Amino acid sequence: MRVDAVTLFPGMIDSPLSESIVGRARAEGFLELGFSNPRDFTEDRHRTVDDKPYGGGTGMLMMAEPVYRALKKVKKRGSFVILMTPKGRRFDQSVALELAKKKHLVFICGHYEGIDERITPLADMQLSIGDYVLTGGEPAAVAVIDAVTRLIPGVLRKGDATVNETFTDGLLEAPHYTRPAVWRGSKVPEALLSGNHKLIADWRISQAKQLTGEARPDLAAAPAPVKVPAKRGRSAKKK
Ligand code: 6GU
Repeated sequence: MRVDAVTLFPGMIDSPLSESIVGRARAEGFLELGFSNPRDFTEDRHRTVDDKPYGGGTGMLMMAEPVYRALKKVKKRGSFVILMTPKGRRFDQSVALELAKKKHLVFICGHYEGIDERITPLADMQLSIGDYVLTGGEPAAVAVIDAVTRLIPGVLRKGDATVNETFTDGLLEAPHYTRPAVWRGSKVPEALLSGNHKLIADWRISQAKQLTGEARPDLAAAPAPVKVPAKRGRSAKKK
């Protein structure tokens, strides 16, 4: 998959997405990540990208033209353009699964108080990652790109489960434990040590239901669980 970000601060996206699984996905060519900086498309001596809002108000706005040109540079036929804004649709796993099917995503990241409203119609979707205000769309784009990248076939290896994980079946996952069986007096639940697969599966389901009901009653009440990604290769688990 190809992803481009229109941003004044490419380092805010490039750096966190150079580590761990996404870093490896880039190195192996599963994800091609590029940047287009509106500042590179200005023509004045100061390379101005922002201006005061009409009608008054605090803060500065990103001007439409440099953003438009930066977008035009990377947008092709078939690109899916996403405007990152706290006013957007709330990002969740079902949106991640939807975006993982696209060939090319372009993220427009606002900074300061946002972008001139006339940029909005250029986007196919507006996305927010939650009800709080960030300094810009960049950290939000990082979260979205991370969640989408791990769904690209081949990115996760055997042992990096995508099937029975939190949110894909509409439930939070049961708690996990690793060695030692007793750690500072705290024991691993008996069922997990039993070696009885049926008992373990039943324990996990009951824990997941209980945990979801307590921590996320909204999820517990939700009707339609999202679909799991297509299974593939040796990492696919029979169910
Ligand atoms: Cl996409 N942008 C900003 N600035 N703040 C946010 C957000 C996006 N999503 C949640 N908060």
